[in-house]
Amino acid sequence: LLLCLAASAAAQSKPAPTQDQRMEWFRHDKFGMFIHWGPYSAFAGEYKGQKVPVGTEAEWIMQRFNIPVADYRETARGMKPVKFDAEAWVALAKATGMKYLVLTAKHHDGFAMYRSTVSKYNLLDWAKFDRDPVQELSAACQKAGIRFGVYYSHREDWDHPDGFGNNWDYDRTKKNFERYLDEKSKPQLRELLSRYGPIHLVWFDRGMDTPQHTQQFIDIVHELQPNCLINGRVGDYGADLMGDYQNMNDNGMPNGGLQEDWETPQTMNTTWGYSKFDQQWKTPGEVIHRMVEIVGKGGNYLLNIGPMADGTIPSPSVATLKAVGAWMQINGESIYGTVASPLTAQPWGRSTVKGNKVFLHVFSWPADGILRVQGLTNTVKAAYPLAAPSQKLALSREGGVPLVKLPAEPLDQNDTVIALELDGAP
Ligand code: JFZ
Repeated sequence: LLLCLAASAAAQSKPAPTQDQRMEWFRHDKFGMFIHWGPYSAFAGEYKGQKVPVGTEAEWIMQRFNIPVADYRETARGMKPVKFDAEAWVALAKATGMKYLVLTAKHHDGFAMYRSTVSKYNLLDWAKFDRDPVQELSAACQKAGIRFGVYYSHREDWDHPDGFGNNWDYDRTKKNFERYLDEKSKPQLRELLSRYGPIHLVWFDRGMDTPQHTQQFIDIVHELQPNCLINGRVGDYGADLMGDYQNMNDNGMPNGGLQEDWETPQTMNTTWGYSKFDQQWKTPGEVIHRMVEIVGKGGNYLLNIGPMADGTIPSPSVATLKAVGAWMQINGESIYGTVASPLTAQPWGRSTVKGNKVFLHVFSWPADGILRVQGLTNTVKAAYPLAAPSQKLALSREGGVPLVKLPAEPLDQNDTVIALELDGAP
């Protein structure tokens, strides 16, 4: 008993982590997997012959086609992810070079992808599927050394009679938002933070109606898991940032570097939730270029997969992620732990920075095989391809602009990364 008391006293006496301490892993890891998975995956973009147009979000099908709650609930009841394999999903994230993973624990449709004691409208109690994806993915992430986070739609709930619908003109005369917050939203956040081990990030979505309500959600996270990060969408859109970092719009990008930490979520095609109609898959090069642009501007990249209802990940997603992973195996050093580059976009590509190194990401090979590095005033001490570090490249300057002579031998010219060692930080 004395030991327990001492441990408890020690834990309570431990100072709360500073925001910089909490942000450390996020600023280093840069690249994560987003997973949108729920009953909308079972609709797969179609309801009674109506098709969700490619380019719009299939996870919004309930709102788009005004599906009656009873109808939607019946489809949810039929969800049986017999092919769900948490270890395989996490292994794919790891092989892609992703360092954190965020699963939709509850999206706007109100359905919980975990055993909720707060609402029976969940995969285990409602669909009678006796496995808990949040528990399995949390455990698989912990085992694989990947940080686990949950997406939670804390304002919108299209199933609860008092949750926000998909518009902002919420009619308070007909609904009781406080009741929804107290009966479902806050208690579900509490159970997610109390029963699934370390949660490294709560990815709230679509904001909250008042700063006071926003703070209540932040307080719950800090009370239960003080090290857990909170994204920017915990608070009202356009209001002062109350989370730990700023969220860009979906697939969005800031023009220049931002002072705050920030993250861009992006789809692998054009929808977060699975749609059998959306085959506009991004290529590995598009993903790599997007990642380099985001990281080179100082942000994080949260790339989404939308598994099918049975737990199968669409094969084009898998192929792209594996190709990106092969690139990260060789070039991950130019992504992890980097900071925003002071160099603007160049005709041949973009750059990232780490300490006294600049990493030149060659998206398009210059015809004359010469990289001109506009805006770099440092002295370049050495240059080499990350794919062949022992291959020292010829250096020169022209009008004050450093030049790097690219090797003639067949380097993989797709997205080669050239490391420059400088006389100091750029
Ligand atoms: C939200 C969700 O509605 C959507 O289903 C998906 O989960 C996505 C990741 O997040 O969609 C948004 C949220 C914010 C903006 C745009 C779409 N925004 O800030 O412009």
